[in-house]
Amino acid sequence: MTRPTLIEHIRTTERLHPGATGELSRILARLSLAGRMVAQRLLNAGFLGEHGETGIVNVQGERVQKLDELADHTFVRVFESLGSVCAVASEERAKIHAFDDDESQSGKYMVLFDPLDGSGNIDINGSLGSIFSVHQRESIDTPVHERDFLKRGDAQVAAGYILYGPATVFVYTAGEDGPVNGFTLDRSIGEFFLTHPDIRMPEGGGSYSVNESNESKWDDKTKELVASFRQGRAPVGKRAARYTGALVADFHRTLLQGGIFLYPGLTDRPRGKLRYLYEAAPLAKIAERAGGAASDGQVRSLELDPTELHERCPLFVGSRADVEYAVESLR
Ligand code: AFP
Repeated sequence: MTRPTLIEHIRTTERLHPGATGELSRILARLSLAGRMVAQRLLNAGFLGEHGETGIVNVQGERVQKLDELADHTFVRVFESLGSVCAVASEERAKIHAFDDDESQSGKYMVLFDPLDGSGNIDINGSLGSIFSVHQRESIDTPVHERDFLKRGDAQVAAGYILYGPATVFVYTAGEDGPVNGFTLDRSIGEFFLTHPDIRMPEGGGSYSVNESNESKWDDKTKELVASFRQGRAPVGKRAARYTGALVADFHRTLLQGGIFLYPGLTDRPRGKLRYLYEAAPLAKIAERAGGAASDGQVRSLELDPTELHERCPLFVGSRADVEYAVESLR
C-alpha cells in the first residue's frame, strides 16, 4: 500500500475540522516547500561556494553563514503573496517582516521560524534543521505589530521542524490536540511520505543530551542533575551521552528514543542560549503532544510569556519522567 503524502495527510486532517478554511493547510504546504528547497540547496552548497560566512553578525550576535541567509530568504519567500500570512519573524532578523499586499495585510496567521538551526554543522556535513511555529493573530483590524508575536507557546496553532540528516524529515503537530506525525522526503520525486505516524516519546531509556563543556558555568543543582544522568542515578539506569550541536537533531533523537535534552542557564547567560519563540516553544509543543514534557526548570515551557521577539529561555525537554525529575532536582 502506498503511504499517504504529507499534502494528502494535511487535507485529510483538514476535513476532520468542518469549519476549516484550508488556510492553515496551505501554510503547512508552504513550510514543506521551504523544507524541500533548503534540503536541495544543502545538497549542492559545497559545490556552489555557498559554505562559509557572509561577514554579517545577526541580532543574536552570531556570525551569519551564507546558508543561514539563503534559508531565511527561502522561508520568507514562500509566504509572500500567500494571503493568509500577514507577517513572519525569523531568528535571523531583528524585526518582523510584514507583507504589504492587500490580502496579506488582513491575513490572520503569523509564522515564526529558525530557518537553519545548528549552522555550526554546515562545514562538517553534520545534521541541520529548521523549526517553525504558527500563531493566529488576535485581530486583523489594525496593522500587524511585533507585540502580536509575543505569545505563549500554548497558543500555537501548529509547530514542527524539518531535519536535514541523511534523509530529510518533516515533523509537525497542528490544532490543540493533534498528534505528532513524521514524514520522510523521497528525494527522487520531491515528495514527503508518512513514515512516523502518531509519534509517542518513550519513557525509561534513551540518552541525555547537553553541552557538558559548559559545566563550569552551571549552578550546583544543575551540575548534580547532569552527574546523576551520567552516573545512572536518575529515574532510570545509566544513559548514553549524545550531543550534535544541532537542536533539531538532538530533539528528534530524544523524541524517537526517549531521554532528555537540556540547555540550562549559565552564569554569564542566566536564560541560556535557546530562543523561546523560534526553538523552545515549538519543540515544547511537539514534546507535549507526543506525551513528553518541557520546562525552563521552573515553569512549563508552553506557559512562558515572552516579552521580546528574541527572548531566550533555559530548556529541559524530553520524556515526561526525566523532565519532572529535572524540575524536582532544580527546586
Ligand atoms: P547555531 O545555529 O548558531 O549553530 O546554534 C545552534 C543552537 O541554537 C542549537 O541548535 C543547539 O542545540 C545549540 O545552539 C548548541 O549550542 P552550544 O554550541 O552552545 O552547545
